[in-house]
Amino acid sequence: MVLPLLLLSAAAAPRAVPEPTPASISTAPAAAQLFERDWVLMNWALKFYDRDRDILLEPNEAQAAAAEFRKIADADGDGRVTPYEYRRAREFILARY
Ligand SMILES: [Ca+2]
Ligand SMILES: [Ca+2]
Repeated sequence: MVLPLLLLSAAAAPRAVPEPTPASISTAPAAAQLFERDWVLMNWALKFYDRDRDILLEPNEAQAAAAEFRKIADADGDGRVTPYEYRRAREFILARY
């Protein structure tokens, strides 16, 4: 279970494409990129949103996870996730899950 996750993260490590802003994660491709570029979020998303348990985050699973991440991250409830809120949420997830 752990090894494929590590391989996934290693493959996603080189950041060749421009990173989507956290505010743009409502679309499926951006949601997928959010998790592909961050192993903390990927492991969290797979733990709770990999519905078919194939250790892959399909677009619909990524979108559900991104929506939940936005809820966790958007501390002031303005509908946007700032870089600061993103970092706080990542630390929260890393510490708790
Ligand atoms: Ca899946
Ligand atoms: Ca906010």
